Amino acid sequence: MATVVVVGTQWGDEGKGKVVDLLTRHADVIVRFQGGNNAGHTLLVGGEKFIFHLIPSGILYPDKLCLVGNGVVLDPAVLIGELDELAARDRPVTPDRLRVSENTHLILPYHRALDHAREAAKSGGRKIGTTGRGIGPCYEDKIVRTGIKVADLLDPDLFREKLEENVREKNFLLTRRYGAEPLDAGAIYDEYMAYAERLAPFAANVSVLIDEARRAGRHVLFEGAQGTQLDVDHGTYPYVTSSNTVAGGACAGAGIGPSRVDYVLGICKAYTTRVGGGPFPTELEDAVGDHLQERGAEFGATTGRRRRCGWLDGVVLQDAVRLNGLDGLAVTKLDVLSGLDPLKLCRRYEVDGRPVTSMPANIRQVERLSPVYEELSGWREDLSGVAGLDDLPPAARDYLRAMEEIAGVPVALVSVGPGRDQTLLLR
Ligand code: 2SA
Ligand code: GDP
Ligand code: MG
Repeated sequence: MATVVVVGTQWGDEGKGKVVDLLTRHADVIVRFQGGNNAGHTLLVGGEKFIFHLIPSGILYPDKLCLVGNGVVLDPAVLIGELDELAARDRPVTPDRLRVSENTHLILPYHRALDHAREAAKSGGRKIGTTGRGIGPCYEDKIVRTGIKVADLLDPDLFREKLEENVREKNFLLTRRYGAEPLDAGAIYDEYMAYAERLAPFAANVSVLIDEARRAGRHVLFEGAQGTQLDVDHGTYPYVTSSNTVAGGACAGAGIGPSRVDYVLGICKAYTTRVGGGPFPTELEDAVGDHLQERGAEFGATTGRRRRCGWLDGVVLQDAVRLNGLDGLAVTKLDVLSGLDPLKLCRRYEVDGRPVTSMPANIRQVERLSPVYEELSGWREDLSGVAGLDDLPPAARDYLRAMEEIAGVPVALVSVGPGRDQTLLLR
């Protein structure tokens, strides 16, 4: 197994949490490297449901080390809330099981306020549909070099200095530009000093910890958040999140060189979903879309929003193979397709009668793409209890073969339900 990066191949919510939880059995260290509590990773373990937003999905195993890398943006109240909830559910987390990079940037109340104000100021179709967690404004401060890191929080004088300067600037923007309420630096300082006390024992040099683990022969699993088409560079910009969701992000976002990554696993839902605004070429606003949404229980794991649903998009899949250097695929939610016949699979797009085989950079063009579909036979059988590849109906096996053919990489795992045991391991 060695060092494995797990990423979403679509617009997120492919089932990364479930797969990471499953693979954690063979790993020693599990690392989040980008995004923040916009993510919602759902695990169903022994009938008990967990949704993690910041803590890596490996945390349910008592003997593994979970790490939050520098590339993550961290809302300390959310992390502490997750720690408290786990403790209340009889799974306490001590610093020997979770560490947070000192270089991780902090989400502050003005980031959330700006996220909301900017979205509110946008008209209908221009809204990104962010999760409102302050993700974009926090990354913005990091890039513009005014961000506040965990290391700064642990130095009260430095924290106060940076905070006061930032609050002055953000209040100007919030009140003058957006007509929102100003924030009080003193109150934020007091609130965050309490967080500092809780977080201090967890702060560490995550890059060093990963290096030490690797040198000792331990297996490291990187857990991506969101998906390839939400990548700030390669996705359907500006309808993206503010981080690099592609596998390369694991290197910069955790402090490990690309030569140290051994395998990249892409998680691909057997159909497509998107939550929030932005173009979605294979979207279905009909009874089939409703089937996928209802059977797939497609609601945002963070915001509870209804997810938009559509057919599997082969162009998106091929983009993901290239952008992430995928070695294999984990196909999830195959069970949700039961009862749909025929199934459609987008092989390419057309715009103005011309074929398009990768996602265009111009968002206006993306909005005008028409998918070109191939039809495949469906199946009626319930797959949720299937235990092996050979037990799948022939049409389901054909569907997986079509996915392999489009991707040009093997399917390594098939998921047929949210539970740990509803998984077929192929290779
Ligand atoms: P943001 O908040 O700045 O990252 O939003 C920018 C866009 O990124 C999308 N985004 C997501 N898409 C799918 N799943 C995400 N996590 C949650 C989940 C989402 C939820 O697991 O369901 O609960 O609504 C996620 N996080 C960000 C977002 O919808 C915007 O389109
Ligand atoms: P993530 O963000 O990629 O971790 O995915 P989410 O947790 O946001 O959304 C995936 C949803 O699908 C969760 O509710 C999972 O419990 C559920 N799920 C995962 N795999 C399967 C599967 O194979 N079949 C079904 N029916 N549900 C699944
Ligand atoms: Mg999710």
